[in-house]
Amino acid sequence: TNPRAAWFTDARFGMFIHWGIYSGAEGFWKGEKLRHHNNYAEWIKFRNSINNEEYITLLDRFDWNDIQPEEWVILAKKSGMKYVTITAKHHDGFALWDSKVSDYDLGNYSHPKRDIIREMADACKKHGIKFCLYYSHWVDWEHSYGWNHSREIYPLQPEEYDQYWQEKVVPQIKELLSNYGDISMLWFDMWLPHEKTIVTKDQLLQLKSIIRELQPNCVVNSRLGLSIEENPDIDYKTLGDNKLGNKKEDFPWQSPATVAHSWGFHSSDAEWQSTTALLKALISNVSLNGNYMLNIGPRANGDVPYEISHRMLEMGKWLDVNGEA
Ligand code: FUL
Repeated sequence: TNPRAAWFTDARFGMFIHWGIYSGAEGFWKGEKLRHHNNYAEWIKFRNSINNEEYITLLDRFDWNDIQPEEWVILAKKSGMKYVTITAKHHDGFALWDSKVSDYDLGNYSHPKRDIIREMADACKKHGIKFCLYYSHWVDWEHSYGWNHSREIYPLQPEEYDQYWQEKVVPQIKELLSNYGDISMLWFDMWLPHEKTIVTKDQLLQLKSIIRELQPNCVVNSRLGLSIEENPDIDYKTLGDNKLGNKKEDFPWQSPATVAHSWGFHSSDAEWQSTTALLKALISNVSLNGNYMLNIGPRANGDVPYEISHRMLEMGKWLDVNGEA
């Protein structure tokens, strides 16, 4: 198998972190619910048609003295997880680092200035956790040409879309791979085969070759938009949201999962799975040689909901007794 992905296959269990401006909205905008039956809190900008300027006012709810990303890493460690993947840029287009490429970033909007990606990189190094980044390449609701997830909703010319790609995606990926030490994995997010989207195979291959050049050991997931079956150079397959595996595969694979429903913090998320159910999901995936990445959606002040942290710590205790090192 692929030596680059060996650590990932061995890791088995990781933490996903969805945290960004949307965490301040908690699933509501001006008293109104998310305008969609899929109650993903991180989609509020798009669902409730919030423009870039208004959206940024949610940052007033962030308390920069409280936010301690190292605590997320410590929680991962205590829970028996071997890697963390944080949303460097989610679909809203807002960068959690000090990006020279875009002003829609924390460098510009945090006081005092914070760079969450730097802080996470340092914390992961300190605690011996692999540091990985989620980057929304396909969809970007900040850039006027990045609203492409459905051609019907926002028809774009291929040249316009390529402008977004070349002036935002490519340079931001270069920044992330050049300034933050080792990035163990880049987790891209496209849930349709690229043929059904405006993204071209050339654009995806361009991105992949930049990654291979700048950080040859960085693992890339199949939601880049290239299937692992047809592109053996993709390192592992990410299944659908909250989809567990059901058979062994010839390649590494992973389930991204939530404890309740939403990825970003949602104040009315209520159907928390039990620790037993979560452990069963982890064990089932691991028994099929798969990987399980379980999400936290911290609040705007950085706090991890107790319903999540409590269950994760219980999983960690179980793994201490029953898990292999
Ligand atoms: C999805 C995204 O659209 C969600 O917001 C979330 O990031 C999930 C892990 O992937 O499909």
